[in-house]
Amino acid sequence: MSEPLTTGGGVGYLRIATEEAYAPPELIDLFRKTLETTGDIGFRSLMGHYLTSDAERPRFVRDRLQDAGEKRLSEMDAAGIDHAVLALTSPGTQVLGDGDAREIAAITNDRIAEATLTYPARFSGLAAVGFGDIPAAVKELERAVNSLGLKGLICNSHIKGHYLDEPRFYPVLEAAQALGVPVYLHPNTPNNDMIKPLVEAGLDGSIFGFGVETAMHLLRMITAGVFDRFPLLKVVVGHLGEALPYWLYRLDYMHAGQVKAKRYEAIKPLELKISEYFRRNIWLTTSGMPWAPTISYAREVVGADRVMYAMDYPYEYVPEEVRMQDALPLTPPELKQFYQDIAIDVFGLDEAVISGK
Ligand code: 1DF
Ligand code: MN
Repeated sequence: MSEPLTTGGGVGYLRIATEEAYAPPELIDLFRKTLETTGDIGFRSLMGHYLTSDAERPRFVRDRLQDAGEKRLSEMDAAGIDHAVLALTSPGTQVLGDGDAREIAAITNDRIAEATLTYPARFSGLAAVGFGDIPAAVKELERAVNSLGLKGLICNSHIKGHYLDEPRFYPVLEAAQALGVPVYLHPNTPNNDMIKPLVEAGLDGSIFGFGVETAMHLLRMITAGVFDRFPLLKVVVGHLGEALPYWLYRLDYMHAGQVKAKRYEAIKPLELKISEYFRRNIWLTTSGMPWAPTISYAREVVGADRVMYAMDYPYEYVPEEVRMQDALPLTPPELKQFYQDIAIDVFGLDEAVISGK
């Protein structure tokens, strides 16, 4: 029998989980209505499962998603999680009509803020916005950060088939940069134009399709020059970078070749190599990827100061995975950096509040 996992920092660090999903009941209701009408294949696959299946895991997920209080806290306690950074579950506002999206974003931000005020040592949160109305999105992000104390922006990948590298979204990125808060680029199912062969094979979701979609989204942002335009923009990406760290050499090599050959209008010279943006603008979390070889590799190629812990509750609630990460081949200061210090730094958390001191 192994010892229970404990909170409180007795192990030498606080465990801060940085990709933790929440949904207000109002969104669950809207998702159910959306399922009746939407043509979004990925949404039907994903939320069709989570909202209608009687199997144990989807029932657990839909119950726990809606809790930002005692139930979630007791499960955090049992897994040794001191603090959770909450964010609106995928696909969040991004399948809704503009009016509903704005409303759900505001409700979500208010509820998450309430949880952070009730349990300041246990919860922080990211802001949701409706991406259909950009001036309103900027205002809501500013309200969430400046008035509600939220710590970043959640973007659940594609926005009805659109991506953050498109200039219409620049004001949102500009606001995040100006506020000094990161954008968490979280997965969604691939958009309708790329999902077909994935969904027919049962590979559209978190098993693989999420990563295909989200890696492409981040790569589009880099190659479009988003980080040249917004050099201080911080992007956090889960699942250890959605496989992109494995590609860095090839991306640098092929990108340089394509620039030189002027093969595509969309591929332009960039100020840095693709791999260099990973070491300047991008942070990774270990959501769903608690495996030592991959974590060591990511630390080696993007930097030990850029790889931090995430659980992905309630989609992934496996206390054993905390033990796996406690057992990483790291020194005590490195473990503290991984579980605690990077998250405090990137999200601008208040260490005194989190440690309850
Ligand atoms: C799943 C995984 C669903 C993750 C998620 O949100 C999610 C899943 C709808 O397993 O279906 O955030 N995840 O990040 O790995
Ligand atoms: Mn997730």
